[in-house]
Amino acid sequence: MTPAMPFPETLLEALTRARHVVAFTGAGISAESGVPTFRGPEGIWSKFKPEELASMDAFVRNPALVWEWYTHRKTIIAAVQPNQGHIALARMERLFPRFTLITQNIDNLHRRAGSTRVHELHGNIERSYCMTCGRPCPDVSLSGQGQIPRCQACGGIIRPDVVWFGEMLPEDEWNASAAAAAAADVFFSIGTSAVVYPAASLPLMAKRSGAYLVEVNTEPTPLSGQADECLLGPSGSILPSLYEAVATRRHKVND
Ligand code: BJW
Ligand code: ZN
Repeated sequence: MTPAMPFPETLLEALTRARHVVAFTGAGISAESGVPTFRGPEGIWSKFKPEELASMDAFVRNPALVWEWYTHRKTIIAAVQPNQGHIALARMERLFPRFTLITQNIDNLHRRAGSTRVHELHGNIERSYCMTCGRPCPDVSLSGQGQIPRCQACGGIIRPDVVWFGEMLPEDEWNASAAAAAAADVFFSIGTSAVVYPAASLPLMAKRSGAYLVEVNTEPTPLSGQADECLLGPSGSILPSLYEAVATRRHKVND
């Protein structure tokens, strides 16, 4: 049982009346599972500059280094479990008439927690494809000898199916996410530093279209000043507690 946490009445009221809720997540939601975030003292980027690893230039310059990084992260992700924050969002899918989950994460932990409809804006680490013929190549990594993976059909270089800096986001996922943001009654921005665009524009689009904007983060971000509510703390504690508070109220309203 999650310990009760006091939430502002305005937030509980907005969630009790909401028909369409959107949750937009970043690396912070997976931090309590043991997946490192990108920025900050513990982040992946404290050891590497983003352009050194997450760009096509970096991949062309040193594909083995980039593959080493993704292979390392795949190993971490395969060994961890979704946390209470992921699980609370999966449960929220069944609480509201319409619930949209949008993630910048590539770790697949939302699906593993039970969320069934997930818009992945920056791809998925479990997928890869051949840069020459486009063939999907699941479950590839750097070999023990440090060889980069090659396509079995054409010999081309395989890359992870993720979105690097300077690359376009998947069009369908972006369009669906932008439409959901514009139609949201309540929009949650959870565990993201809100600095990488165009993803970081979604909370602002939602707010402009009249959504009640809620940020859940252990630290303030550039978005905090725009939020109607900033819930400061770990998402693995805040989200389950909020779920319990809202589920009780919504069930009462529907009884
Ligand atoms: C907790 C917690 C706990 C911790 N509970 N919270 C100048 C201005 C504006 C834009 C640009 C610019 N120059 C270039 C651009 C565009 C660029 C961009 O935005 N750059 C900025 C960084 C300056 N964007 C792009 O290039 C995008 N494409 C694009 O724009 O296309 C159009 C175009 C095409 C061609 C030419 C020109 C334009 C693509 C961006 C792709 C980002 N890719 C990555 C890697 C994905 C693959 C992989 O994972 O390896 O996506 S980078 C990385 O950042 C990853 C993340 O999804 C993304 C966001 O990070 P996130 O999730 O916010 O993580 P953190 O670590 O930053 O934050 C964690 C947060 O959690 C913190 O706030 C903590 O406090 C919090 N937290 N524990 C709650 N327990
Ligand atoms: Zn190929």
